[in-house]
Amino acid sequence: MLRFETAGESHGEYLIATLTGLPAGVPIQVAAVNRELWRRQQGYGRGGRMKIEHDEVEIVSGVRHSKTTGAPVALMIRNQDWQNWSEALPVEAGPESEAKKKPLTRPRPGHADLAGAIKYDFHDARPILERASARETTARVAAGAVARQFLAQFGIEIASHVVQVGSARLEREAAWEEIAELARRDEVLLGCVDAAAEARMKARVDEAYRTADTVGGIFEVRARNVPVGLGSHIAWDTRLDGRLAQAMMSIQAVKGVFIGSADEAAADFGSKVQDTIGYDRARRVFTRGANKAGGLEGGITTGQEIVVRGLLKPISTLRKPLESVDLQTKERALAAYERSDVCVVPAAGVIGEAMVGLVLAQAFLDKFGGDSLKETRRNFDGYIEQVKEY
Ligand code: EPS
Repeated sequence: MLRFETAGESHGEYLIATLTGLPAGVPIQVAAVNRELWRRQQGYGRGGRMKIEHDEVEIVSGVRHSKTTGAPVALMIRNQDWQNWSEALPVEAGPESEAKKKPLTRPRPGHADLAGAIKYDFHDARPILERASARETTARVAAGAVARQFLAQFGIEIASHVVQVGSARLEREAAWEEIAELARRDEVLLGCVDAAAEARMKARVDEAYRTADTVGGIFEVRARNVPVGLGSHIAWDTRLDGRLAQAMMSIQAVKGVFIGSADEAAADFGSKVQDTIGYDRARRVFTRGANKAGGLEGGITTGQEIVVRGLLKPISTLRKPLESVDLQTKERALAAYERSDVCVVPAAGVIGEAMVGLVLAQAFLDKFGGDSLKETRRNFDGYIEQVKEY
């Protein structure tokens, strides 16, 4: 079973991830992890923090001579901003550490600040936001980049694009090649495949800048070459659509997840939304009329492209702060503001790719197992042969 965990705080020393259960012998390139970390930092609308950080991974366990060993893969990314916070967030309390704290007592509506402070019984939300911050996704992207290098061994590819920023939408279908090309770009605006739609999206971000506001949107993650048969209908927690939805929903600021054409399907008749089934005798394969199901039926992959969308609310740290209440005095106060992003939809897409990669790698290893890549491949090849002969 593949497990992953992250640790680390927004302004702490490091962000950390461990990935346990990958077979031995998987080729891993550090540069490919760093490329994903770089992609996560891009996009029009990012804030001041991205000028401080140049996220780079250190792999400190589980990979030797460019291959996994089967041991847990441990990944660390240093926070450059730590040097500005070492006195405010020391591990051990010193004589003056109370005075050097940077308390946050005016919770931001929409952030974890208030509910977290009540739950953990702090009258300063600093310890809550340090962990709740989307800075944590750096560690997820690093772990996801390792999982994706495993999936790539079996031809599985994952990509994302932005389909909406505020009310500005991409009004057409995007082809796989267009989406994959976005990931190769060295300049990222809003991660949209259509220049005209991207310009309309940029106008929404500019408006948010002008009005000291923030703006959300929708990103789409796709995965292709995923074999038929990952996940299972047999139990609620083996259904892969449910597992993907949880993974996507766990990304900070994601408030909704669609699989395939979920939103259109909910508004249409059954005869219009199911993907009809055909059979190509020459190629000996089943064919489908469309892929409105987003590559999943009954919680099982169909072999078609997996299509998952994340709906992102605008982030909650506003330059023009909303009304709040001071946690210590209980007096009315404006919510805290230090600095923030204005739009993070393209970055959320990169994080979504990582989460989809991690969940697919889990489902893949649930099905095929193996302690070495050779063993996993033998199991995979045997199953693909069985499907061909079906
Ligand atoms: C983020 C780093 C954070 C924020 C953002 C995501 O850095 P800082 O809080 O030091 O500016 O820019 O986090 C939030 C939007 C949030 O609400 O916590 C990152 O690396 O992605």
